[in-house]
Formats: sequence, structure tokens, C-alpha cells
Amino acid sequence: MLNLDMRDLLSERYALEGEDEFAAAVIGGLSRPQKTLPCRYFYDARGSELFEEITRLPEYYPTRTEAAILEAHAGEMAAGVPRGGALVEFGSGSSLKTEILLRYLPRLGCYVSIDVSASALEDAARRLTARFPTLDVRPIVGDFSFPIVLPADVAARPKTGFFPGSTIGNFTPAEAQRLLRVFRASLSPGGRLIVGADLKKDPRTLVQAYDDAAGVTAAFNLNLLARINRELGGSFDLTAFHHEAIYNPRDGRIEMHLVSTRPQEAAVRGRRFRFRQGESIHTENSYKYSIPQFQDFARSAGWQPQRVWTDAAALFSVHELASV
Ligand code: SAH
Ligand code: AVI
Repeated sequence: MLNLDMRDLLSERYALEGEDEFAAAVIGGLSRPQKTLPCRYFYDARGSELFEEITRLPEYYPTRTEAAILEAHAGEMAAGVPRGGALVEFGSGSSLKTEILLRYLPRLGCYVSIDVSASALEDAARRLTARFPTLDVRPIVGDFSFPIVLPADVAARPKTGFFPGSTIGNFTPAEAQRLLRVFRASLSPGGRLIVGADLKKDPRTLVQAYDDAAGVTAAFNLNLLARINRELGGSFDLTAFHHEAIYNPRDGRIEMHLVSTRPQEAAVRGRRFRFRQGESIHTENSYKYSIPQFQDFARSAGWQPQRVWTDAAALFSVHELASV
């Protein structure tokens, strides 16, 4: 539950899905021949905590690699943010990487953090306000895949988008292209976007990053079924599904699945779904791009690629895009 102060802070709420949309998405996904569940539902309070644990795992290289790229180049990235401008972050989560940029932005007009996870926004806003007492933090609970109507005083400022974490990889190329167009509209006129994209690499490294030895990613994946049980009165037996991460070379993506270990049935809101032994629910894609592939892709969504920063081992890339 949000406390009163945070209710004031979280004054803007857009396109936030309720229980009925969650139920419709789950029932729709489980009714397909290849059962699916949308990955944005991973992030309830427990899911956000588990994601934070993932970011600290030795196998999960993206977070520490991207943070190191930001540490090395934050000054250059921040130089393009005009005095009094707004920094708008899509899927801000804990906003830990944002802090690296904020240290170089003492004259920022405001920081808008957008996330579906109210708990993550709340914790991050509290921490940022303590660490940067003069910063105007504007958390928005909402789904960034819908156009965000920014408060008028924010909309009037020059805007820089920040989309780290390779969250863009969790969308199919067609969805990601649409998303980049939506961001361009939200950041217009003349917006700029700093976006992180995980790079293609050997499949072994990729699979280990999504199937860690400590089982945290497995717990993150299974938490989706726990959430369905809790919020939609589902009857999933969590001990009868196991986590699987595979690299799909044709589509250049990691896929996460929950695989049924035996023939079984589960109910959601009175609808029964049958599972064969070995049948999976596809819960997440995480696309990996090459740098030219990502730049072409950005161009096709109306963005002009500017600088790109990467690490010495070419594990991860951070792109600067300008609106054309
Ligand atoms: N930017 C952070 C967090 C990445 S995890 C980082 O780089 O570490 C992805 C974040 O995006 C989560 O906090 C999740 O709650 C949020 N998210 C996922 N899908 C979303 C959507 N459709 N709309 C808004 N937030 C979303
Ligand atoms: C948020 N997103 C970019 C993460 C990823 O790497 O695709 C989510 C994640 N799923 C499993 N581990 C991390």
C-alpha cells in the first residue's frame, strides 16, 4: 500500500492496468497453442525485488557492464541535456543507473520515472530525493508502451529519454519499433534518447545469464505463476513447473519458458488450462542486437543514431539517438 506522502508524489497515473486487464492477458495468453504470458507482469513487488537480485548475480553481466559504460561516459551523455531540461526514464525500476547520470546534471529541471511497479518507483523516489535534495522527482505509475501524457510543466521542457537495461530487448522487433515511435512522440519536439541494448555474443554466456546457478532467475520466472495464484485466484502448482532459458539463434533472442513437469490442469478465474508433460509457457524474450542492426532499427523508427558507447569486451551497447 502506498503511504500518504507517496500518494502525493505518485499523482500521475496513466494506462495502469487493473486486475481485469491482467486476467484477460493471462487467459488470452494461456489459450494460445504456444501458451504465453506477458513479461511486464513479472514486476509485482516480489518480482521487482527478484530482478534487483538478478542484477547482482555473477552470471548476469548486463547491469554491471552497462553501469560501467555509464560511469565512463556519463559526462558526455549529460552534456547533451539542456539546463532546465527533463530526463524521462522508461522502466526506471530502482533508478540506480540514473544516479550515475544525475551526478552530472546539477541543473536538471526534473526527473520523470515511469514504471509499472509502484513499489520500485516508491523506493527509488525516496532514495533519490534523499541523495539529490534539490531534484524534482516525478514518478509515474504506468505502462510506457502507451503514449504518456506528461504534466504540462514537464512537457514544456526539452526532454531527454533514458531507456537503459536493454528493456527494449523484451519486445519483438515490431513492438520495439512501435515503442521507439511512441517515445519519439512523448519526447518531441527535438527529443533525444539514451538507450541500452544488449549485444549478440556466444550462446553459453547468454544462457548462463538467464539460468543462474543460485536459481534467482528461476524464482523470478516462477513468481509470475505465484502472482496469478495470488491476484487472480489461480491454482498453479509451482512445484510442477521448471524454469528454462534457451537461445533462439534464428530470432537472436533468449527465451524464458516455464515447463510443465507432468500432465496437469490449472485454473484461472474459473477457466481451466491443460498442460502436457514438457509443454511450456513462453514468458519472456530478450533480443540481442549487433550495433549496426540496432542503429538500422532506430532509423526505421524515425531516430537518427548519434554516438554509441560500448565496453572493451563488446558485451553491451549504449546508443544516443536524436529525433529527426
Ligand atoms: N531500468 C532499470 C530496470 C530494468 S528492469 C535497469 O536498467 O536496471 C525493467 C523495468 O521496466 C522494471 O522495473 C519493470 O517494472 C519495468 N517495465 C517493464 N515493462 C514495462 C511497461 N510496459 N511499462 C512500464 N514499465 C515497465
Ligand atoms: C529487464 N530485462 C531487460 C531483463 C532481461 O535481461 O531481459 C529481464 C530479465 N529476465 C531475466 N533476467 C533478467
